[in-house]
Amino acid sequence: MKIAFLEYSLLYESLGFANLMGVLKANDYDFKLFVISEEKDLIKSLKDYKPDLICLTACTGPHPMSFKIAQFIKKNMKSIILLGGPHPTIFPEECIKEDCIDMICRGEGEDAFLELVQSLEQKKDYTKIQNLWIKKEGKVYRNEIRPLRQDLDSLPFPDKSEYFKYEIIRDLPLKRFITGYGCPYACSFCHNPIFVQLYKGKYMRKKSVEKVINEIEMIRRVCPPFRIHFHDDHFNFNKEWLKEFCKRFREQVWLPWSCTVRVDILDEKTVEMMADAGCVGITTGLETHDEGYRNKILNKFLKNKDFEKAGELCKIYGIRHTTSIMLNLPGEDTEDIIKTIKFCRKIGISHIRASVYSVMAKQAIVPWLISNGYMETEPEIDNFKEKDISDITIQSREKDQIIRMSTFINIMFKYPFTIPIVKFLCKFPIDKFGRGRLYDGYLESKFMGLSLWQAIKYYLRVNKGMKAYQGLR
Ligand code: B12
Ligand code: SF4
Repeated sequence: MKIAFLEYSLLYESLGFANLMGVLKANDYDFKLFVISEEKDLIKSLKDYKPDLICLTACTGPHPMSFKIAQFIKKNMKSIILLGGPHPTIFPEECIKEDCIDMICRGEGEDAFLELVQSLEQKKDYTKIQNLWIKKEGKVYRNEIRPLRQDLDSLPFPDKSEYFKYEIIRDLPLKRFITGYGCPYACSFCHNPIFVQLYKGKYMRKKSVEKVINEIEMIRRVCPPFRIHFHDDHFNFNKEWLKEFCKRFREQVWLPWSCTVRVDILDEKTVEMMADAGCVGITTGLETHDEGYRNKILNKFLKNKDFEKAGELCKIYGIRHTTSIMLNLPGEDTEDIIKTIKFCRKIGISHIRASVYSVMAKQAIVPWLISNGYMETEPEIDNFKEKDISDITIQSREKDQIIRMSTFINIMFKYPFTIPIVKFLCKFPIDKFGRGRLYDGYLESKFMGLSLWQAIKYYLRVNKGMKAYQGLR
């Protein structure tokens, strides 16, 4: 039984795939990763390997890439194609209807995936496996999602060896981990509340500190990181866990690290403890300067004074603080964006992660957007149409200007004298010349502890990935 995993570029290793590879490794299965941008002839490489099962993952937004890859493979090969990840979890009907997709996995995949692989190998019936929707002999078997696995420690360690074949990932000083799943909040623009509705069982779960430290040590033996980033939605959720983590991490690992936090529960003791344990960066979600908007419409429930306090603490304890903001929120104009930039300066943000708010079906905010005239209908999910950002943004008076401005957010933030110049220029169609975000990339890599040289090398390699994908026919 051979299983192929497909990625389109080396932009980020998928932690989800690493988990599934860990399960296969623990059960002695043969598996291989194929990165399209790194393959001279993808179909030849796949045919040489002869996989029984080909795995793809997808998030909503860039999902057309996965469908186009699946279509390309289906044209040339007969292997079964299995699609997993947040996109098929939320939009199963839209995914399973495509001829290029044979099966989808909804929700967390480890258990369902292993059952599937074993059933295929033993030629047993695989149509009743929970979490899977299976197309067989013209029929679709739609199985329920199983209760969430509570004991994360009982899962095998993620296996990243297939990613480390690529020196650009292996030698990158930054290594990424996740210590737990779930978020207890229900922001109206986020997909998290949709998962909460779909899943059964406690949603917030953490690996034990012991397990996390062992996971890091395992990676350290293969390719020592110089910097760690934790991808948990909410790293500071469990105070007791965090306390134990900081103590053990300081004693055993002692590397610079960063994570995502909620500022409302970030007191001085916690920040001091994190800084003592090597925390050098936090990421937060400010979204907008307008507290009322953030809380009443976006359901974020974070006050400006919480951000101000976090800013002060980060300054005292030498922690870099980057925050995400959304542009072109309903009713927002360019003045609001400038106010948000000014607020970020006030609270000592190191750089801003700005994105133009893109609406997706099923987000809790959608009915409000429709009833307030920002959209006419719920956005449709099209598996093949790669939408331009302006197709998935809401209607607003200054939408085009805001989209243009999105390229310059960090320039305005770092050099406020440019604000009136950018504001003026964005009245004209300057986006005809492209919408580069090189400066943002540079600031992001600085935040993640990469040198300029490492960042350039990485950029050139992942950029190649996008071109390889575009070359698929
Ligand atoms: C880290 C992260 C990123 C990173 C790295 C992504 C990566 N490739 O690893 C970066 C910053 C690049 C990123 C970008 C984006 N992200 Co993101 N990201 C996350 C985050 C915080 C963690 C992901 C993670 O590693 N989870 C841990 C692993 C173990 O879980 P997993 O990936 O879901 O995989 C499990 C299952 O989904 C399933 N599974 C996944 N793939 C497959 C495949 C098969 C074959 C099978 C059987 C099972 C399976 O099994 C896995 C193990 O249980 C999540 C939120 C979250 N907590 O999950 C958001 C999240 C996944 N991101 C999201 C979004 C929207 C995006 C962007 C579209 C944002 C944007 N507008 O640009 C992009 C898309 C990137 C891309 N090309 O796909 C949404 C996805 C919602 C959706 N409907 O798809 C999430 C859920 C955030 C949210 N709450 O809204 N993201
Ligand atoms: S706090 Fe973050 S992860 Fe949680 S629901 Fe809000 S946006 Fe989503």
